Amino acid sequence: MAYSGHSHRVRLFLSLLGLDYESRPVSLRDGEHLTEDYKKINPFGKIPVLDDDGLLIRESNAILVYLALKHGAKDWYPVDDPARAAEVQMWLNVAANDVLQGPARAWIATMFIPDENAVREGLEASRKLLGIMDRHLEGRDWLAGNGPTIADVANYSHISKGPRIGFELEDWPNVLRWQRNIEALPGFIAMPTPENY
Ligand SMILES: N[C@@H](CCC(=O)N[C@@H](CS)C(=O)NCC(=O)O)C(=O)O
Repeated sequence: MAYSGHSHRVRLFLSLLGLDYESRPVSLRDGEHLTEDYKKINPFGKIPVLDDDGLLIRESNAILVYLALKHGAKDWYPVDDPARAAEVQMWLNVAANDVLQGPARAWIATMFIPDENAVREGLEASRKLLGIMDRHLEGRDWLAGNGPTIADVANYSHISKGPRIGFELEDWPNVLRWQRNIEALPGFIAMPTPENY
């Protein structure tokens, strides 16, 4: 689903790694993710899922880990350095929890399932998250260590939708700089915004 931030983080990483893939759309609007056929692919009824020659991997962050390890992209997931690997993991958890409660919640409630309370709470959680990220990124270009990792990829997609959901990164200049660093990477692809949904 083109407008899913969880799916975009996977497509973004595939593109950064220069890997070929076939994208299979799943219509959330038509409830395709809730069908028995789809639940054989992901019993949790969520997208995205990676199918690598029959090996099914669900959970976007697990897909990022898999792709980095499978394709020898150790800079992107530095498993040989325990401290840095843990730092990447910490930020993957932020992407799975705080980004979900913040910008992802506000994005869904603004664009797809209108819900004013969810927008308000999602924006409140986004501001808290962005404040923490901004302090962390003071004097740093990337979330974990001196180069880009899957932690940056996982956190990027929903945060990039700020202007559509009610925040501008001008208030968090270090996060804005970090976002531009990601957008300057070779192979970067933006997350699309629906015109009419
Ligand atoms: N933890 C999952 C979350 C995936 C997720 O929430 N996907 C949304 C679309 S962005 C979804 O499938 N929503 C359908 C639903 O919850 O019914 C991951 O990282 O892949």
